[in-house]
Amino acid sequence: METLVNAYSDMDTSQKVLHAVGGVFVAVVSVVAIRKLFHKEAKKDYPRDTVIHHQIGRGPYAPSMTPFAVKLETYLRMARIPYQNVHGMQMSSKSKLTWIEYNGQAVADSTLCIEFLNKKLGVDLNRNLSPADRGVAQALQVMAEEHMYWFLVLFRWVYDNDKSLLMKTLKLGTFLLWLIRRNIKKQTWNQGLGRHTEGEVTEMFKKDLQSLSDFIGTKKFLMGDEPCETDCAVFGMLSQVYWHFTGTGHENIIKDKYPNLAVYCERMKEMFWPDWDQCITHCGTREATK
Ligand SMILES: N[C@@H](CCC(=O)N[C@@H](CS)C(=O)NCC(=O)O)C(=O)O
Repeated sequence: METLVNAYSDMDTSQKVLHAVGGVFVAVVSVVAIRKLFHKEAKKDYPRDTVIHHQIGRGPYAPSMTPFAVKLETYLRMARIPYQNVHGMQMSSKSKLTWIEYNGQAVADSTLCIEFLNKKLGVDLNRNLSPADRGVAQALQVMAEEHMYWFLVLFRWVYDNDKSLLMKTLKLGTFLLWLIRRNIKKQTWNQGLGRHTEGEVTEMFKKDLQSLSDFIGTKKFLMGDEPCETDCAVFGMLSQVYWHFTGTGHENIIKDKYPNLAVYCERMKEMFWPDWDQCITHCGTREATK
């Protein structure tokens, strides 16, 4: 022991730093390896022919604070596919949430999950749409997920974010918050929307909401009287603006300015989430549904 202590004190500073970094690295690798081992164990217990939906915990006013989890779970309900939620922070192979496992096969990205299940189980929620309508539905989905999503990120994390519901819910420590915000600022800068002023972003955001509002008009669902796959994505995104925008300065924007979108959100909730209240108060798993 004494020899070890002597050897340590003989090292110069750079060697000590190298040792410390090496020690931290080994510790991190060990923790990751152990976690993987346990996750593999857990996988064996998943029931067959049931979608295992990995997502973060339930949200305070809507079933998730992630639009993509609301989207995927709404799809599973719309298509009546048996599923079970696993709430946690286990990321997909693409380092994102939400994702699924089905009979041992993992699929990352909510859209790819839906495509996978459509093929595997012969589901087509867009079967009644004409090719032109499918094109419009696809364009609306991309607007929601690749444009509106970034507004959500900016309002939640970047602009005056201390008051946002996300901050209050997550209760992150100062360092972790700084780290995440730094990463998000980089992401939004690279994506492009993060380069605009808050005022410019707000106007663009309103334009998207106005387009959705004008397009839905008095229709029951996005593409008519029947809900389709794109309703899941658009509802997932709107659910965050309608129920989870507290502290962003735009909490009542849908209710006040786009009342038909509020009616739409309530209709989707009523139709696919009869257990909504239980889903926002419980963070456990939901039994597989037929
Ligand atoms: N295209 C993906 C988007 C998923 C996504 O962006 N998830 C966010 C949470 S809302 C995430 O995991 N972010 C972590 C990160 O970007 O590092 C999908 O449809 O699943």
